[in-house]
Order: sequence, then C-alpha cells, then structure tokens
Amino acid sequence: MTVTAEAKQFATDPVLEFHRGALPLSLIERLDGLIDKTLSLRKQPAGDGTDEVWAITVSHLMRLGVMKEPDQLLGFLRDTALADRCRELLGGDVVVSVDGTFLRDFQPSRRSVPAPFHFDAYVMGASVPMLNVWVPLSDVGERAPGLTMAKRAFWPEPYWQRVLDTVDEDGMFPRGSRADLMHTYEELMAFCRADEEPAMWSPVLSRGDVMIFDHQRMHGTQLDIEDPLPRRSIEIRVISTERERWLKGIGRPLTFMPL
Ligand SMILES: O=C(O)CCC(=O)C(=O)O
Ligand SMILES: [Fe+2]
Repeated sequence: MTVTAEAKQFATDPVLEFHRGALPLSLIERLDGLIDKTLSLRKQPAGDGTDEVWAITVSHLMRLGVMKEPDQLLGFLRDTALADRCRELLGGDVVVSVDGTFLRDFQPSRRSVPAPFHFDAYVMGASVPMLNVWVPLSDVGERAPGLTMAKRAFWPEPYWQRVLDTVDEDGMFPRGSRADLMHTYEELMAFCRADEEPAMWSPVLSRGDVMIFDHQRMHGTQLDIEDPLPRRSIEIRVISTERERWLKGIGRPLTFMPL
C-alpha cells in the first residue's frame, strides 16, 4: 500500500477478507424470500426503460411493512462468527446501519444499471471506519456480476485524495458532492495501465460466501460479463458503537441496530 503523507488523513488499516461458506442455505433462502416479496415485484421503469433502482434499504422495508424490526433481517449476523470478526476488526462493540444496509436485485432483463466505481467512505464519512459485509445470494464473478475490487486500498491515489479534498474537518461530505466521487470503469482503466499487475479483479464467490471490505477500497458492479445472469446480494454496513455515538454528537441522523 502506498499512500502519500497528505492522503493518510483519517486512514485506518484496510480490510478485505473472504469467509467461504459463512452462511447456511436456510438463511440464504429466507433472504431470497424477502427479495421475492419486495424488490423483485418492482414495476418496469418509465423513462428510458433502464432499471436505476434495484436496491432497497432495510429502513424502506420497514416502512413498507415487510418487517417490523431490523433484527428480522440483520439479526442473523449475531449467530455467525462474522459478528465477532467485525468487533475484532473495529476494536469493540459494533452496530449495523439500518438505513445504509441494502438488498439488491440486478436483473439484466430489466436493464439494471451497474453501480459506478466509488469508495464507500461517502456512506458514513471518511473518518468513520466502516465495514461492508457483502453477501452474494447468487454465485458471482463468472456468469453473474459480482463486484470488481481494487487490489489496493486508497487506489487510485488521486481519487482517494479527491475524497479527502471534498470532506470537512470531521470527514463529512457536503450535500451534493456524491456525483463527483463516482467513476466509470474506463476512468479506472486509465490508472491500471501504469501498473504492471492488473490493479483490479472480480472475486468469484458462491452463494453463502461473504466478503468484508472497508470504506477505503474502490469498487463497482462487475461489467466484463457478456450476457450476464441475474444477481442478488445484501450489503450490510457496520461501524463501532463508539463511532455511532460520535456521529450522533455531530448531528448525523442515522439509524443503527446493536450487533
Ligand atoms: O452491488 C453492487 O453492484 C454495488 C454494491 C456496492 O457498491 C456496495 O456494496 O458498496
Ligand atoms: Fe459501494
């Protein structure tokens, strides 16, 4: 990892790890059932016919009455080794974001629009160490699009620097700054050419595997599959209880659930 001294502001040790077969089939089927009852019933979009909204938050599911408590979806984490791993990585008690946890349903037949490349830092702020517990509900990486990930955190350095140049002294993003922090695959490829090794790859994951990565690593929807299959996934965002308190203190109205 090479990060210039300036770009080290707020930096924490990067996280990227894989937990193969971490989730039992019964649980995956339950999560699939929730998507069957909600996202997969969405209307064909108007306008140019592309499917921009193929994600739904846990808070939205609660508003729809599909669940009463976030625990019904997120409580499962508590029964797995993943909860302890999150506590270990974040150094203490942790909470799960209710409004920053998404179910996704990528449907090529509906022309779902791939997520552009970005750092997840914009979700909670650059100064809040955050884990994305990424749960594919389909086999991904070969026939269905998974995520394409930067091999190094803080890469490309000019884009990480842009994040730091955008945030205020608390590491928070001003309103309206999000669009400038989204990048195309082609933009990233321009940085790849300078590297000897390919700087990005798309992990092959099975239904039941889990990938955990943090807010400092560039990623986006995998684009290099011709004629892709549908893909479902859940992205669960976890921060420390201590940072939750801090966010409250600076007036960020976010909802969390203890893990
Ligand atoms: O599901 C995708 O393709 C994008 C997801 C993403 O950006 C994330 O989980 O942070
Ligand atoms: Fe993301």
